[in-house]
Amino acid sequence: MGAKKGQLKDIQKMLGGIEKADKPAAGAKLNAVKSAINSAFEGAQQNLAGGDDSGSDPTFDPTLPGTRPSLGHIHPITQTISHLTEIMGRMGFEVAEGPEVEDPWHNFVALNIPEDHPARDPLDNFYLATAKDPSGKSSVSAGDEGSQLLRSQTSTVQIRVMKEVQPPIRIISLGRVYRPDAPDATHFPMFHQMEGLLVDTNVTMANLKTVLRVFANNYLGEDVEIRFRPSFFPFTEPSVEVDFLWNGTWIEFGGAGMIDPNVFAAVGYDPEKVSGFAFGLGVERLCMRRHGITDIRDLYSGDLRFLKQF
Ligand code: FA5
Repeated sequence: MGAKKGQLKDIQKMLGGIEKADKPAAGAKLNAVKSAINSAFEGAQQNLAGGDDSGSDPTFDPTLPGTRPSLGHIHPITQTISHLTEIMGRMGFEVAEGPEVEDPWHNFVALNIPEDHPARDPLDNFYLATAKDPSGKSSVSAGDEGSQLLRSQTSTVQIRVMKEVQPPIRIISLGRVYRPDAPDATHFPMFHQMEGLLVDTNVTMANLKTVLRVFANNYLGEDVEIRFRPSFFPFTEPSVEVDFLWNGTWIEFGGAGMIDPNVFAAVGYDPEKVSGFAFGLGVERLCMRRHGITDIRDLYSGDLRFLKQF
């Protein structure tokens, strides 16, 4: 409190101008105010330095501006999942979830993928080593009904939902899937899919196309066009690949189709009475399109300089 200027100094100067008889009392009052202010200031300084000053750093200056703690940040894929959920929610699709470790019945059998189908090949799936094999090596074959695996598609959730509830159904499921694909600019061994499932009566391909078009227009913009190319999936008939035209290029985002009667039969529905469609879109590919990301590996590099941009 050794400042040369200030309100107390001004008051001190005024002491010279008062009656001699009043000077001692005025001086004492001024000193009392000074020491009250001094001790309040020291107290505040001690509080800032961490309570009583035993052990606190004498070089700590509480008047210096602090460093901002760096706050966490929501990953772009998590942001994309929220955005997609919100768009589909506006069309009445509710969120359903399923486990990432699946059994072959949900991942293949109920989806009409027969035992000898290449999609079940151990080279194309992450099968889990069985408890019987303590070496950690997987000794399972594709036809082993009991061997669990990391799900290779979110279509498993279609089966779980249909086993549990009766139509009408209108759900989406967003989550991780796993495939032993070599990483490159558009492939990663772990990625996310958005599954859609609608089951009711008299559902048509036109309904499927409309839902996907409305979705694409909401996510990518009004000028996006949608195209269906004939394809094959064991669990849909007919099946299509879904392309979006964006900035002059057709890009494949996923597969879709009308639910195969064998799938309805597997979950105990009467294929004569219900109809429905399903689709499965790659979430990373959608996110990359929207944000101009050219390499999927950037999303999982953990590089904060990249991630902080979103
Ligand atoms: C399927 O997984 C089907 N289950 C989709 C489906 C659902 C069809 C419902 C019919 C009815 P596909 O294997 O084509 O289909 O994968 C769908 C999308 O996932 C691809 O178009 C692509 O966008 C994305 N995808 C596939 N593999 C990878 C990968 N390794 N890395 C990133 N994205 C991938």
